Amino acid sequence: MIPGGDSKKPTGKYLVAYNKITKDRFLPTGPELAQSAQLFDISGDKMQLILDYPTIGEPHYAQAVAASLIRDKSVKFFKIEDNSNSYVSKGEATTKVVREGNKVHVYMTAIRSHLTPDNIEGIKLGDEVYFHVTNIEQDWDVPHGFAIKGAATGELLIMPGETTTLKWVPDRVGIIPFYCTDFCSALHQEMSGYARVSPAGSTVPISFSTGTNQPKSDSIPAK
Ligand SMILES: [Cu+2]
Repeated sequence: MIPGGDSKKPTGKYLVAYNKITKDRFLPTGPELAQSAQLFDISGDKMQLILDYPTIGEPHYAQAVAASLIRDKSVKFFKIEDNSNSYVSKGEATTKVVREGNKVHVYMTAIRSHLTPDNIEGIKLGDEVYFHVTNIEQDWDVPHGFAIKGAATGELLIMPGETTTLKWVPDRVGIIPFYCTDFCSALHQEMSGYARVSPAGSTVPISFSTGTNQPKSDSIPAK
């Protein structure tokens, strides 16, 4: 592989070779050895091996281009103020849980190291629950994940500044944990919470809170 090899203007300075057979290059570790890659400088009359390293699996082809073609155009994170998702929460103060018939919309935020809200009451068997999770981080390389036990969808991966939705149809009454699935800091495992699922026909009102196992008093409607 030569950088730009599939373009009209290949960059003829380097060559990468992917090698299936690597005997004599690595310490013997078993009947199979790691596949190897090699980087050559081909700018002179005689090519020179400048790096020789194990690589993953059995690669058959690759592409490379000069970093200068990409560097200035890459997105490091999405600006939260530009997020136009109709289910965005641009800050923790705007998070909420809203019932619409048998649909429950959870407007949630994720930032190191908690989910807001992290305690939800009033979901009932027969509901469809939509977790609209906004990663409100504004920093490079801090995705968060989201999963809830029993969801048919494995998980979400949410980039900084983005909103993504996970649908969950609870199939049992109980306290169901949800959690961040992307290791995001030393306190990653703090990024978790619980949703209570009440029986169908229950009159438990929707309420939610963060950092406590008590619902906010103002989120409980007056009797
Ligand atoms: Cu996280």
